[in-house]
Amino acid sequence: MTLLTLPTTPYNDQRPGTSGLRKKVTVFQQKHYLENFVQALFDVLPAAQGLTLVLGGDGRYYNRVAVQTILRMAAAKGYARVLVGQGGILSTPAVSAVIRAAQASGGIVLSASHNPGGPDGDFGIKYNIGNGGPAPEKVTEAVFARSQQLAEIHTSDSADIALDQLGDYRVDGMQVTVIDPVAIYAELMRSLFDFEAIRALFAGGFRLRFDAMHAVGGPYAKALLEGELGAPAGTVVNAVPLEDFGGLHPDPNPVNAEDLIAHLFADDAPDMGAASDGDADRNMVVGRRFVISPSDSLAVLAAHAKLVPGYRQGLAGVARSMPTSTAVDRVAKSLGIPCFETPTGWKFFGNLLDAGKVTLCGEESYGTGSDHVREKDGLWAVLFWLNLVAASGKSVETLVRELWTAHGRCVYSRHDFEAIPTDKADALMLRLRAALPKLPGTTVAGCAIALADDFAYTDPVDGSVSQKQGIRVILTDGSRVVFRLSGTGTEGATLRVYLERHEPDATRHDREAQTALQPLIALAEALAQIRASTGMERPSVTT
Ligand code: VG1
Ligand code: CO
Repeated sequence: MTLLTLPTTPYNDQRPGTSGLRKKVTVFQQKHYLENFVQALFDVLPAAQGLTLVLGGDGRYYNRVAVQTILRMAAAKGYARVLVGQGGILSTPAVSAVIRAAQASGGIVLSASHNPGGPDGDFGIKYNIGNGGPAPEKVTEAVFARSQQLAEIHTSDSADIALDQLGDYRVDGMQVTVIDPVAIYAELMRSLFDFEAIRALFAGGFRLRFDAMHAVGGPYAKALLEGELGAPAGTVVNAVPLEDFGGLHPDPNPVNAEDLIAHLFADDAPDMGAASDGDADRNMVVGRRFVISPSDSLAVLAAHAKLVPGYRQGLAGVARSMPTSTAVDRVAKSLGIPCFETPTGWKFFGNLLDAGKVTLCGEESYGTGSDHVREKDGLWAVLFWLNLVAASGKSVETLVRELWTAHGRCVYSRHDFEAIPTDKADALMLRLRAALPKLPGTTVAGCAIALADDFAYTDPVDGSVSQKQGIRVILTDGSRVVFRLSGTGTEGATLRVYLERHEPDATRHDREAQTALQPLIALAEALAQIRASTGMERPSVTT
């Protein structure tokens, strides 16, 4: 076994987006494409002598090849040890938990998260730092800069290891330990939630349907919900991770998890439904015949956190991404705790969590988490809801309705226009940006505009500034329309239009969201001329 230095040439498209580098599998299969990115990362990181790295992914197509490749490169980089999940499997929150528990210097997550998988699908790679969270922008930008100058790859000719067998291996001078992907994560969950109370809930006949969407959440949900908490066999469905997620789109929203929604609206519907995404960091929670907006879910968890053992002492503060609804702001105000507004993407929560400024955080895109790790965490959110239902004796729907009664309802929707030609999407955003200064004080499509800007964020901990994080148009009554381009797609551009309107009147809380948001939908069209500039008559996905 010898270390090898191979010549390479740069790829110009290796800039990480909202959450790592995501491309079609066929792009990753190009000669040295993965190796180049990993080498750029290793070149930017300090010397690895004596350090531990965590490695795992969501099991999608190319995961196993990538794991073996990265192990050889990690040996060449000089890591003392790599902890890798059995079969190359680790959910994103589990990577975060293992980094923290093992005091590793960082970890590599192999996932394109909610994007489809398989040979024609997407693959992705992301680096997490020693706090367990996604690398901040200054690191990802440095990796991209390095990728543009790359001339050499350092690897070894060492053979593949037996990834499916727990135990210790050597790759050149480096130790590799294949670990149980669930154990450390499960231990953390036990420390946070009242497992006795949840066990009693299931023993009393409470019915849950957890759809793991053929993705990496399956083994975790099965072990905890069915294995430890006594939920009947069959509670977790689609529980075996498949390389192509069964040809489906592992994105837990009412559109892509329509089968779960159908079960929750059937005559014999269970009490609660839940789903997680490709890498198990997202969650959707559904009540019996009752869909919940992720922004409301975050607000409910914040409002009742003290019912959960791990949060009994209360919350230091909360944070949400800018496009996420203001429901949690209202709860924070009533609790007398601060609420932070960050750009989209979990990496912006890391500093706030590390500094102890926030305990819970979340995004409108079905992501919720806390200071227990530095990623959003799908199964954690489901356990949190189960613990709340058990401790309060209230149904999922009642908990949400009580939120609306106390704070009004933040009626919310996101419209996605997918696979727009990139030049058209860029032109649309440029036009919007140019119009911003003239908008405040005017009335457009019957809406009185109070503020219009391109969201910029100054991190309150390290002072770093992130510009152009989404165009927001805020009306005099606090309603909002936000426009941003996705940073996770792999085909053309995706325009996301986020719509929020606060409804204090309880007699109007049951109005259908799209109807209630009609004035804002008309405003968005008037401002951005989406139909004319994209040729799309309607959004491809509405959540
Ligand atoms: C999307 C979501 C964002 C989330 C990101 C990663 O990003 O909007 O809230 O943090 O995906 O989630 P974008 O740039 O496409 O809007 V995951 O579960 O795909 O890692
Ligand atoms: Co995800």
